[in-house]
Amino acid sequence: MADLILHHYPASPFSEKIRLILGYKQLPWKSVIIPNLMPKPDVVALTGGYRKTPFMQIGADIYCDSALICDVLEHLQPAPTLYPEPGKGLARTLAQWADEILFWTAMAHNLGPKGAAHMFAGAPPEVAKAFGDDRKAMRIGLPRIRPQDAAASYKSYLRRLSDMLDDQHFLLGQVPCIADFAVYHPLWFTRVRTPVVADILQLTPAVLDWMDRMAAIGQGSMEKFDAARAIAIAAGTDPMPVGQNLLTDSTFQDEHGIALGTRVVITAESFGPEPTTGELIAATRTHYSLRRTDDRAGTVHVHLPRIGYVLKAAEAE
Ligand SMILES: N[C@@H](CCC(=O)N[C@@H](CS)C(=O)NCC(=O)O)C(=O)O
Repeated sequence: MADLILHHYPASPFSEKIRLILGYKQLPWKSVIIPNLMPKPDVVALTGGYRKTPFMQIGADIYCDSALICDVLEHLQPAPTLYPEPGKGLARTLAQWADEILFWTAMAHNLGPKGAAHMFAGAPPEVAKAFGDDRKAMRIGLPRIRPQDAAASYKSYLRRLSDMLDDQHFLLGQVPCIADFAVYHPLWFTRVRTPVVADILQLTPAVLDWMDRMAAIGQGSMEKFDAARAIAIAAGTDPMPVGQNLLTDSTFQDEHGIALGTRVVITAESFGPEPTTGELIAATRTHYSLRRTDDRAGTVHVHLPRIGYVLKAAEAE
């Protein structure tokens, strides 16, 4: 099988989730560092529009969104599992809460005035402004949480997480599952990237001990790679046929009245409205797949999860 190439940057929390899962599953990976702001020409050459971080490339197959990447990694390396039985529905649901609610609460706390000053310390003011403008343009469908409200909610969430760790090493048992990786990454950002606002974690020592256990998993065996070589790999490889790629299901499930073969546009429901356009080649219970051709990357298959994404026919745009 072609190499796993993770396109990410060090400060990206959702990338930290995937880096640790690669370590947990002992999957060797190649690392392409991408910009944290637009423009991202090398990213868009592969994804066709999706600009969020991380995404994963295997040959000419591009897997967007960390939730979908987790499913691919599970299929590739089933043990140790991210979705232990019983309770895998609970694990996925807790993970979704973490990615959608805990994440934004923690980040509103992390990137309040004190945390933001720390993050951009020493950088010219234009850098902070460019970052702020970029994220403002991405902010669709999200409530703005004031830092003081965020801190109040974050404390309650940390207390609940601490309660879950009363008599077990990980959130849902004695081994980590998808929920642990999803809860960990926003807390990691607090502790490692904005330590000036990390006092909040001191109130729940059991959570800090659990974070130590999570960090100890490590990021596995990584090799530095670059975007030009990653694009050349896509250009020189045929995408895997639908049904034979690393997504488990291929049964067509039509909720939209959009036939396979239609030119479609997929956008995120919230945060990051940049559209990805292509020919719909799969719409299953869990994901959509598009075929598109790029001048540099050639023909690629771009895969996005169903949950959190909007599918429309391109002509309806
Ligand atoms: N639902 C997405 C969320 C990804 C996301 O929001 N990533 C942040 C960075 S951690 C992002 O894309 N920020 C803007 C950027 O990197 O350009 C996932 O699970 O991958």
